[in-house]
Amino acid sequence: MKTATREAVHKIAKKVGEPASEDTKTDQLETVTEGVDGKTLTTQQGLEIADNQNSLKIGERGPTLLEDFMMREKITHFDHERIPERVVHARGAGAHGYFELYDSLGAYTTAAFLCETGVKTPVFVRFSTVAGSRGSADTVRDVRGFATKFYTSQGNFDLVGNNMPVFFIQDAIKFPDFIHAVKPEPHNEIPQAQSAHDTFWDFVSLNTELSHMLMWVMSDRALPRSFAMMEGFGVHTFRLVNAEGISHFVKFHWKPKLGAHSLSWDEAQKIAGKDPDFNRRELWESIEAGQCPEWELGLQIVAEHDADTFEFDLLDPTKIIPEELVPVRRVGRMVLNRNPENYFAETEQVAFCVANVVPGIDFTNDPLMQGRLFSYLDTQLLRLGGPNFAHIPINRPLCPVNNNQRDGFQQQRVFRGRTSYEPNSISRGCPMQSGDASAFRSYPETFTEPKVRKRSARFADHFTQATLFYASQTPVEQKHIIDAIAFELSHVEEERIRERVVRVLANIDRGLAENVAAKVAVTDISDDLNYLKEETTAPLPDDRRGAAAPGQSQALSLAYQPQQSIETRRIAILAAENCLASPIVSLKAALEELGAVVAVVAPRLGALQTADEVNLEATYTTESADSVLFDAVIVAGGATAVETLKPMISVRSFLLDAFRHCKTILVMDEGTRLLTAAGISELSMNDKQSDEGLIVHDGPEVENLIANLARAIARHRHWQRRALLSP
Ligand code: HDE
Repeated sequence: MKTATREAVHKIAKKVGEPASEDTKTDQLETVTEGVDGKTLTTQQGLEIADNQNSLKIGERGPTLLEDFMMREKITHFDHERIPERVVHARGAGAHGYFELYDSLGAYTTAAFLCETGVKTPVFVRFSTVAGSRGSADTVRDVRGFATKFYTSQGNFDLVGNNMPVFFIQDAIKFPDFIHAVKPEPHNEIPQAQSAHDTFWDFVSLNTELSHMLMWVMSDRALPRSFAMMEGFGVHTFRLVNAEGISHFVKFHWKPKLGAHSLSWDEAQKIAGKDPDFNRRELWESIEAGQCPEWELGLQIVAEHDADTFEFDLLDPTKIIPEELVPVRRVGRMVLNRNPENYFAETEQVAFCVANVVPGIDFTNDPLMQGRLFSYLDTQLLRLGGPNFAHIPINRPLCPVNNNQRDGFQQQRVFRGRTSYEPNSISRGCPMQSGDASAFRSYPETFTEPKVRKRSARFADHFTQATLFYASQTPVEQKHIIDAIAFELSHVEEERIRERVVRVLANIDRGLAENVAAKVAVTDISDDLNYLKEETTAPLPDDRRGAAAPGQSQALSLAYQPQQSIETRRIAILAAENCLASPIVSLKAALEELGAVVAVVAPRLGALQTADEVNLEATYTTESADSVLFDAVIVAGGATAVETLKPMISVRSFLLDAFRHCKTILVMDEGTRLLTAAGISELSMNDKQSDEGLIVHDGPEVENLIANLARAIARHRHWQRRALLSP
């Protein structure tokens, strides 16, 4: 790790607009990063401590003295160690990295980091779930936050996005209601990190603007296989403003290098128990292993005058711009290559804010975005204990910060001089307003309309894009949506809520509604939403129906995501004493060469005695590992080893789960007997030929096998196998 002097950091921050380099944020953080190696324990005041094991007492068995300032200081600090968790997005994981531009957007914006190609702008990214508490599991059904802080030469730009391109509601005033509905119910604080409960679905059934987002959150997108395998979206329409003051509308996208891939619901639920840190652990481990997650930044740019030609309103955050209508222009890449030094200092204390923009990027009148412009700073005042949270190292910009904002809790800077106001004459007017054309100026949009509490009629179509999303899914993906909604509704106690949800679904897709209804004992599948008028007091839009019959958009289905790479894929080798190790060792080396993470799972840890006396080391036991933690399974050959594994229930369920979750399974030689023992042979019997994910191999030669195996693993899951399996 490089060490930076204070002078070096002052150099970084000499002038606004001076380009930063990839390491400048790391260098800045390095000035406040401390280690304990070789150091003596002291109090906060620097007093060396001679005894940290015993409090100060009268006699060995007497009472502890109030005088024991060391114990009091230590316990007081401990008592105050927690800060409020985020009101939403409480559970998260973060990483450092850089953004590198390769296609200048100078024609559209003055934002330097989007104009200067080749410049590496430091970034910090925090991924999160939304509904759960800080200690909840990673793999729950939920939206994922994808928040990026760009430490640009013109100040911090925060792209506070999600892994889904739309949102549940159209207006910020409804956000507290929506979050109250999805969070645990207030009387008993149940359920944790789940939307499968009455209040969430009550809200869904009474707010049809949710329909489009409901399709996303009930789809596999809500169960990302890893943070590196999910897309990111800025959601709202932003503005890019160029040097001539011309504004274009823009939607931001992150496109993952590995493609977007998801877990299945059964898998996700089991992982939540087996390894609640599944996603954050993988983020950490892949960065430590040098397999750095990577995304391309893409933009959909729309001339202002073209915006009116769309059937939907660009200011409506429940709508996407289909990629077929406006292609995504990829302009740069982001690489996450360094884990935080300290979770609390960095990941917990980072404060993202939609209002953190740089010159050349501006807001629109999206009513959801307008509310967010207020909320983030407001919530951080409470969460981070006052108005000086921008001084916390992870939040500090790299360019100079000069203003007259003084005092407050935890003030970290020592301001020299007599003035803290502007204009002034005593300090030669400093710090003074910028006369540079490059300073931030709000886009001078003109307004002529009256003040009203109303929504544009163009926001009224709540279903067209929900139908587009559903229609764009493959039959397997549609089945996952049906199963997900049926699972959730089966946890809803009130029958009338289930009925109302089915009516909402009937407006999205009749087949969807019928399939769900059949599973949750609803018989009335009418698409009549008149109950909304009776049961809510909210004014309803006149026409909530779809405007036009939607087609399909491949960009909405995970089936069309890149499926070439096996980087970071986790592969388990099921082995035991006396297995045939040499083909396994060759396979392991070949898969690792392609970027996979391969582990041997055996009845016991450590070096195994193998039939061919080749060294094979088990790093998991069959009890501690589970196939849900892996993307593929290889069963080693060797008759004695297979006989050892065959009677073990843990091994059978390992394999059966891998099969059920549609993963690639390679079976070597006698290993096929395990397929029979697990009941898989019987299940796959009729379809062996068409299941590319079930590979049986005889003999020691594995050269020709590797390409097939890698292709099958890169396919992610062999969902078509689902057709063989009843739920
Ligand atoms: Fe947030 N959101 N949000 N949100 N949001 C917060 O800010 C809020 C919305 C998003 O890793 C809070 O510092 C309102 C959309 C992410 O630290 C809070 C509305 C999108 C994160 C807040 C929305 C997001 C937050 C809680 C509706 C995707 C985590 C803690 C008007 C574009 C950032 C905090 C991190 C966090 C408010 C809707 C993304 C309360 C009022 C839409 C990724 O301020």
